[in-house]
Formats: sequence, structure tokens, C-alpha cells
Amino acid sequence: MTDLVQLSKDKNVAIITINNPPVNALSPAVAQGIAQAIEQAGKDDGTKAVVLIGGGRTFIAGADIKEFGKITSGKSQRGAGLLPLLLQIEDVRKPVVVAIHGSAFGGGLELAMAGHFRVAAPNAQLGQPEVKLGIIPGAGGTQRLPRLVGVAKAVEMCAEGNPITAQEALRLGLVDHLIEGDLLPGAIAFSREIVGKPALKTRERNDKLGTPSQNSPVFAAAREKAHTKQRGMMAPLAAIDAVEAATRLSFEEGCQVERQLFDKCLFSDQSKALIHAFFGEREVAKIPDVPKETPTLPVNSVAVVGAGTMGGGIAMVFANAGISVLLKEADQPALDRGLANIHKNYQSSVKRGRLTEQSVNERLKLIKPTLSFDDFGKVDMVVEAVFEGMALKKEIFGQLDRVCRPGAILASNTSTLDIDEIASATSRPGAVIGTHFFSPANIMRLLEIVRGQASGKEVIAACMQLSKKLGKVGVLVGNCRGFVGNRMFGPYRREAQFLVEEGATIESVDKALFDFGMAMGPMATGDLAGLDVGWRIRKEYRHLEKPGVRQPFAEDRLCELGRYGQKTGAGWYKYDENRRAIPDPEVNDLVREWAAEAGIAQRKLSSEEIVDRCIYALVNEGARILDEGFALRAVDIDIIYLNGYGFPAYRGGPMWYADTVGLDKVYRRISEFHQQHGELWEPAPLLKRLAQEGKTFAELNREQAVVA
Ligand code: 3H9
Repeated sequence: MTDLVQLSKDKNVAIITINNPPVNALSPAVAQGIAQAIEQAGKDDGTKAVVLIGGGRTFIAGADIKEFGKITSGKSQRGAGLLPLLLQIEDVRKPVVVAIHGSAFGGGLELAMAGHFRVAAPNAQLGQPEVKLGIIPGAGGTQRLPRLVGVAKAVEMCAEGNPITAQEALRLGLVDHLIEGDLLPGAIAFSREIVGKPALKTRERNDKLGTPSQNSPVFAAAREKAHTKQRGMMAPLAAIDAVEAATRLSFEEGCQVERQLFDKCLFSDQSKALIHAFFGEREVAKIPDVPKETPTLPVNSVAVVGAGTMGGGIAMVFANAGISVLLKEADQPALDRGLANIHKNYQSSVKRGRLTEQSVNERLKLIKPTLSFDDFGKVDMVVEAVFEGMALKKEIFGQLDRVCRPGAILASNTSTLDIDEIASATSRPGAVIGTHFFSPANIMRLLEIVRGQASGKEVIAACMQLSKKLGKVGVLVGNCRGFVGNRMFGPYRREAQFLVEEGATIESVDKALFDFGMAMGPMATGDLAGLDVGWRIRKEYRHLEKPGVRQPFAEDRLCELGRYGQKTGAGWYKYDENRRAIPDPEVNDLVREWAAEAGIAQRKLSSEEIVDRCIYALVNEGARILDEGFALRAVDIDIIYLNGYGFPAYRGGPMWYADTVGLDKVYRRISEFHQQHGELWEPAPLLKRLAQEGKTFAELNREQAVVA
């Protein structure tokens, strides 16, 4: 036995405990340890039953994801996997009771299903989340799960990847008993009760597998859903195929189909990208000069200044996390409008079944409207979310400096303005930081945490920790115009406009990027966010534009016509009363006229060029940001794009995507654009260097990690 797995005994019950912190990942060594323990317990005449349990905070969170990279890069061999171990457990002639707390995910649930009985702590979660990593269950999960929970639920769990609660698992028959109180003694007592009762092998249980006429609509509906909700992803469809195999073939044949599909997914670019995203999401929490041990400031109460769309959304984010919020506006009508919006948003969650009336009422009670700064002295943190104007922000921060207690965090939700200048309005710049939420704040997962020159480490650590509590992915960025996300989005949307001005239709630009996997095309995104936002910023910064350098104009012209996007019922598209986009040929004609006036030659543009121009504009700017040190690692940029800009997760983010294309190729293409379109396309020096050295952004991540 290894140190990772211990075998002990409580009278006639053998106890196998897995200890592979932090999440008991089922590495090959753990699997080997379990196999040895099962063999030993099986041979021991004094053992009447076996309890298999996880030590520490969880059962088994799945196979060791790090192993997958070793297999696909050829560093280790893909052996027989876990299947033989699971057969060994199922075949042992003593009942095996699997005791679950924390998470039984992926290979963890697959192992649990090979046991003869499962008991669980009430707060346990069970799931097959593999599709979120671009793979499918690879140890019989697609074959055993339908045998325990039925085909429809198994398809849903394997194709969508969301976990279920212990209570639901009990109802479905995935768990046999819930144990209140201490799990191990409860599991031992349960195992004594079932000694002598029939111990069924899951793989031989066929009663829930349904008939072809019952199953075929289930699979058809699941495929349709996968095509819309997990657009472009191969793993969900493979998972459905594998579960379907369980209903048509023997268990052994089904496992073979599962294995083939698993391998196909594992070796795909999609899975590599999604695994990159999984580890990336955890990597961004690691800040070299703000280590885990950094003391943090508690955030148990906050105030939000501004009850507009962003301020109201941010107040909801805090209330959703159980944190009380003072919501301040300048006058009663604005405050009333803000509160009405919050009520409306919560009501729509109730209508969609996402929240109950009761939980909404609890959240609403946490939001305390105010017109004054009177109670600001009591809060741990303030988030300013007023109109984007430096003078106003400085006035507010001056006021906050006067009213907030020492030690309070003073944060701005600015999306572009200089945090240091904002901080200069206070006597405590160390307390000032940017917390850039994304709209709709209560939905989007990204939180850019903007570090000013003086931002204190404990302030940074507190905001990073807070992001987790709020259910957000916090990414630390530097203080440059637009920070990381919007700074890159500028060139992306600029190119989209250029393409339209050069002859592409609005719809073809959106379609090409939608087909690439973006949640929305760039023109539709502009209409959603409001075209006037960029127009105002461009007007403010016009003096910084270099003479002779091409600038897009179509969007400014649309704004001059009052076409601000969805909010005015028209922008690049027209909108009906349900805010559905309707192509507007008039706009395409107008752009053609304006282009003719400006002397821009018209041509046909392929979807490949559309994608390259827009996505490589992101990559080139991302490389500059990295070089200038405004993002810590390339993966930080990827995580920003995956969580705040609708970049397809299965492409891993813009920098990872560039790696998969090959940086030499990307560099060559950008150089072509540079020649054709001039200085806006000058290749970023870092991209040039990596391309010439045959390196990738991912390698740079690793080099930087070593330095850190
Ligand atoms: C699978 O099982 C395939 C099978 O079908 C078999 C095929 C043959 N492996 O998330 P946290 C690390 S595929 C390796 O911060 P939390 C994680 O990187 C797998 N490492 O904690 C982090 O490391 P660090 C299916 C893993 O409490 C640390 O553990 N399973 C794994 O917020 C703590 O993680 C899944 O997809 C792993 N499986 O959340 C589940 N899991 O500290 C993936 C975690 O160095 N895991 N780590 O940054 C999760 O969803 C969450 O980690 C969990 C805990 C909910 C369990």
C-alpha cells in the first residue's frame, strides 16, 4: 500500500481511506493503493464488509487532471486506466460501501458507482464534470450512471457536467442512504446492516436502461440542447453517444465505445484548451508579490456609490453573497429607478426558477438605499460606480476619504480611467484599488482588479479573496487605459468596423466571429453595450490620435444619427420590442456611401480574414500588454477573455489560441496586415521574439511561474 491509501479495521469492517490532499485526485498511485487495499480486504476472512472513504475535506474530485497533459504530450502512456480497478471493486465478494463527503466528481463518482452501496453526507455533491474539461467520463461513468439514475438523468449529467446534491442523488438511487453527523461511523454502521443482503454489481443492473422508443427522444433532445447551449463543443455530443451506447450494447462493448470517444476528446485541441482554462482559473489567484499568507482586510459590509446599471448590479452581487450593502444615489428619483431595476432583475430570476421569492426577499433586505454618506464610516469597503468622468470620481473619492474609517477599502468600478489619479484625490492612496465588474454585473464572472501604484498588498489580497466569495474570477491587472480587457477590445472592435468599411456586411462580420465561437459578434456586442459609450470616449481622446493613422468612423456616424444600439432601438441592427436584432440593409448602404466618400476601396472579405483580423488584433495587443507588465501572465489574459468577453472556452482564450495556431504563423499574418494596413498593425515585439525563438505564450507562463 502507498502512503496515499490506508487500510484499517473496525472489528469486521475494513476501512480504506484515501489521503491525497487537497482533493484526493485519483492519480495512478492512488488507484494502485486502492487496488492493493481491496485485494487485501477481499482475502481477509475476518472482513465482512469494506468502507471506502476519502480523508480530508472531500471524497475524490476525479482523476488527476495533470496526468492528461502528460499523456497527450507523450510523456506518459495511457494505460488501461481505472476500468480494471473498478471491475475489481465490483467483483470483490464482500459488500463495498462507498462513503461520500465533499465532491464525488469524475473518476471519483465512477469509482463510487463500482461499489455495491453508496452513503453520503447531506452536503455532498456528485457529478461527471468531464465535459467541462473537453473530455467525457473515461472509467465506465457513461455506462454505470444510466444503470443507476436512468438514461435521461445520466445524459444530462454526462453532457452538461453539472453536479447534483446528495438529496437528489438519494432520490434518483445513486446514493442509498444519507448520513447525518459523522460520516465514517455512520458508514460503518450501515455496512454492518447490509452484511448478508444482496450486493448488486452496477454493471449487471439493466432495469433503468429503457427501451429504444423511450430513449430516442431523450437523445434527440439532448443533442439539440448541446448544439445550442454548448455550441461548437465536441465533448457533450461524445458523452451523449457514449450513454446511448450503454442502451444499445453490452456493458463491455459500451465501455469500449466510451474509451474510443474519451481518447478522441482527450487528444483534441478543445480538451487541451479547457484544461488550460481549468488550471488558469486557479493560476490567476497566485500573485508573486502578494503570497497566500498576506494578511487581508475583512469585507463584511460595503457601500456602493451610484445605483445605475452597474451600481445596482454590483449591489446585487454583494447581496447575493450575503454581504450587506448601502446603496447611495445623489437624488431620490435616481435611487428609486435603481431600486426598481434591482427588483425587476430579481423578479426575472424568480420567473426563470433560478431564485425563490424568499431568497430574493432576504437579498433585498441586505440592500439599504441612502442619499447620504452618513453611514459610510461603518463599512469595510466602498465601490464607486458612478458615471465615467474623472472630475466626478475625484470629488467622490475626496468625500470618501473624509467619511470612511481608516482601513476601509476604496474601490472604483471605472472601466478606463487612471486609478492613480483617482487615488490622488485621497490622503490614503494605498487603500484605493480598481474593481472592474462586467455588465450585467450579477451574471458575468469576471472581476478585473486594478492595481494602482500605491494599492496596498492587503487591499489586493482582500479583493482577490472577495472575488471568490462573490462567485467571480478575480484577475489582477495593471493600471493602463482600458486595463487589460477593454484595452484589447478596442483594436478588436476597430478591426470589425474597418472590415465593414472595406466591404464586409455587418452580418457577415458577426457571423464569422459567432461561428468562431464568440458568444456574440462584435457589431451585436457594440449594440448591446451602447455605441455611444465608445463614441464619447473617442471624442474625449481624439487629441491623442496620431494624424494620418486610419481611424474607424462608421460607428461615430451611426451615433450622430442617434443610433446608439439596443437602447435606442437601432444601432448596427434594428431591434424589435423584444430586443431581437433585425438586419438593416439601410446601414450597410450608408456605410458603403461613407466609404466611397472616404475613398475606401470595396472588396469581398472571406470569413477567414474577418476572424484573423479581429482575433489577431486581440493577440497583438495582448502581447504588448504582457510585455509592458500590465498582465501577470498570458493565462491571465485568457481568463479575462473567457469570463468577461464571451471568448469560446474550448479555444482557451486569445493567447492560448494563438499558441495553437503557431506564433510564427500568427506573426507572419500580422506582418502582412502591417504591410497592407499600416502602423496600427505593427507586430508586438514580444510576439515577434517568441515567433522567432519558436516559443509559445504558454512557455512564457511557465518561465514566469519559475521566476515567481
Ligand atoms: C476525470 O475524472 C476523468 C475520469 O473520467 C477518469 C478517466 C480515466 N486533478 O478548485 P480548487 C487542484 S477528469 C488535479 O481551488 P475548491 C486544483 O488545481 C476530472 N488537481 O478547490 C487546485 O490546485 P492549486 C473530473 C486538481 O475547493 C487544488 O486542487 N473532475 C483536481 O475551490 C484545489 O482546487 C473535475 O473536473 C483534479 N481532479 O474546489 C473536478 N481538482 O491549489 C475538478 C482540483 O495548486 N475540480 N485540483 O491551485 C473541481 O471542480 C474543484 O477543484 C473542486 C474543489 C470543486 C473539487
